[in-house]
Amino acid sequence: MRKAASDPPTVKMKICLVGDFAVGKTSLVRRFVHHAFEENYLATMGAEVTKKELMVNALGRERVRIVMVIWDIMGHTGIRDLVTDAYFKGAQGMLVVGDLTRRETFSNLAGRRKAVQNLAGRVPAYVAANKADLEEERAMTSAGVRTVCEPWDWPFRLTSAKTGDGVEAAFRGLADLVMKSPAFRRSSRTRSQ
Ligand code: G3D
Ligand code: MG
Repeated sequence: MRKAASDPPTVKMKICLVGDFAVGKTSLVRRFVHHAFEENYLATMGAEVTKKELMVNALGRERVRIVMVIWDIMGHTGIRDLVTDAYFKGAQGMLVVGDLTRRETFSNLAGRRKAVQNLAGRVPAYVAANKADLEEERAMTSAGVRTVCEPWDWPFRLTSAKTGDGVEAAFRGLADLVMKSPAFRRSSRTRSQ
């Protein structure tokens, strides 16, 4: 018997926010989960964990409910600090955030990418080029962001946590990427058996 439309399959995915201090990681999460069905804030080991459900069309098949478990590093906690192992363990996707008003937040991504790969292996990543609303202070063009992201096959989108522009699309873009990744498809097959 076909499942009822109100009862779509559910998959859980762990997403980590990555990026320099003050690029807008926490603001993006806050903006995205504003209309969440359920929100959990657990302050553990310098990370804040938030849940958000969203519906997607999975690879042209039926609709799927994604429970996104979003990990955000708190305050000044850096990638080399205590939090890293638990933070990236089991991560299935990364929302990588740069600040369009600070060029170095994009050049720093090369080092972050290496560090994350050491801890979590090859994890699909989607880049939020944030603070797009601050047009007069912009230090990085779209073309510049593309130059950083293209060699690594990282899709990107300009976002503004302040206005909300691009925020939902960035998280959804990441969810799509994760759903298509071979590692995620293998692990969700295993989980559903
Ligand atoms: P982080 O979690 O990456 O460290 P935060 O960054 O989310 O704490 O944001 C750092 C500062 O940038 C905050 O300002 C926040 O309001 C601001 N910010 C985040 N995203 C945007 C954006 O898209 N546009 C604009 N204009 N500002 C943004 P304060 O003043 O609170 O430090
Ligand atoms: Mg923060």
